[in-house]
Amino acid sequence: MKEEAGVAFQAQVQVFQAWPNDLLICTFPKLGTTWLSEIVDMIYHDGNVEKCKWNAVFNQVPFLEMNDPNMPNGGSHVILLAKTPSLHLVKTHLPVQLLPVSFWDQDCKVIYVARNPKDVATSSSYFYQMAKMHPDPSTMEEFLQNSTAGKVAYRSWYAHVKDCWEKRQEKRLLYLFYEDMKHVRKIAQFLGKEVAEGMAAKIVHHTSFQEMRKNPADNYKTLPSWMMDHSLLPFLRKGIAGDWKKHFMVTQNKRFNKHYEEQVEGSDLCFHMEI
Ligand code: PPS
Repeated sequence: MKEEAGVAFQAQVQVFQAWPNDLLICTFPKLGTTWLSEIVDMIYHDGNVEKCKWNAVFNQVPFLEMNDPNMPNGGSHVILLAKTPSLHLVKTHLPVQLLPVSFWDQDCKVIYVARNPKDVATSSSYFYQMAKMHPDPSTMEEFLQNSTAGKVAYRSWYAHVKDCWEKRQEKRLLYLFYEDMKHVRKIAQFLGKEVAEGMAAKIVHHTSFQEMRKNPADNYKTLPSWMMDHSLLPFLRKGIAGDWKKHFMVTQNKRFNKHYEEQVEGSDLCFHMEI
């Protein structure tokens, strides 16, 4: 039954009809999707904080694979988007090969965010505790084993980040890194929007970890606790590069480095990550 639902869901996503002006934000989970969504939303609203801060981030930038139980008709975001006849800002965690073909047919712009895999594993292990659609992460050791084996949602971080890196040559695709996300003007330029320096500074401030953490609309607070248990952790948890150092044991780090080297061998994609 679960498999049938998965096939039906995949079919629903695949028939999604993109418009030429749509923007797709594509990432592996925990790479900074919510942060980038807020930045893009502010750029499109000319830095108007009031317009951006009230609506849940997943309404501002609907999540292609999500069903929101607070919405009528099962809350399918694919259906919601189909009913919105204007510019779509869309978020997805799908790997580049599984994106609905209409995004490519319409030559839509895509922004990809990557983040170093050690912080992703750390962030994910916490997220799996609060987000009840995921299995319990168990110990860090077990979670790391599962992560490196691709036995997590959306499978392998390596394939995801590398495949999109290759795609950037042939598509209108901006490849960003979590660690460089404050470069608002670079993002605006890609979107074809003029953003003066003062406006960029305002957007950087409003989308800082401290500001976004205060805003329930950015923290998935409207989701029911059976989906996300906010009593365990806030969605915006730590928001830094290098938090993995507090969580990896020396042996785990060595094993992770070895696996990392094997996986990225031959690719010119480079992460500034301490080893
Ligand atoms: S999800 O669930 O896959 O959509 O999560 P995603 O939004 O991709 O990633 C969540 C992590 O991004 C951090 N985050 C931020 N860091 C810095 N500044 C800002 N403004 C910001 N917003 C979100 C968030 O805290 C998660 O990382 P960790 O390391 O767990 O804190």
